[in-house]
Amino acid sequence: MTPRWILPTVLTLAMSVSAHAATVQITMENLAITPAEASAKVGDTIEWINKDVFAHTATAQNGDWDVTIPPKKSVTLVLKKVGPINYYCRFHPNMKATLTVAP
Ligand SMILES: [Cu+2]
Repeated sequence: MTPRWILPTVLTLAMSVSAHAATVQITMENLAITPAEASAKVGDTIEWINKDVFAHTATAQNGDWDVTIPPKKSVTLVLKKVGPINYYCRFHPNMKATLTVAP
């Protein structure tokens, strides 16, 4: 017979993991990234929302990720690494932002 404590323990662990994950929305509009400085945690999802009529990229300077966001679309990425990441748009190098990822 399964001990009674197993199921509640598993449920509590699953809930505590999902409770920590959040989605951080970052907007790209009029050739600007807002907010330019965002912070998140490992496991969080970043959602870049492109409101412009042309494509942008979120390209990490350290090469960790390179995401293309088509016009009027949004793209998500789950953060896996700790650290400050500077990123920019390959098509419009003046579009720059920083993402700080905490453990
Ligand atoms: Cu761009």
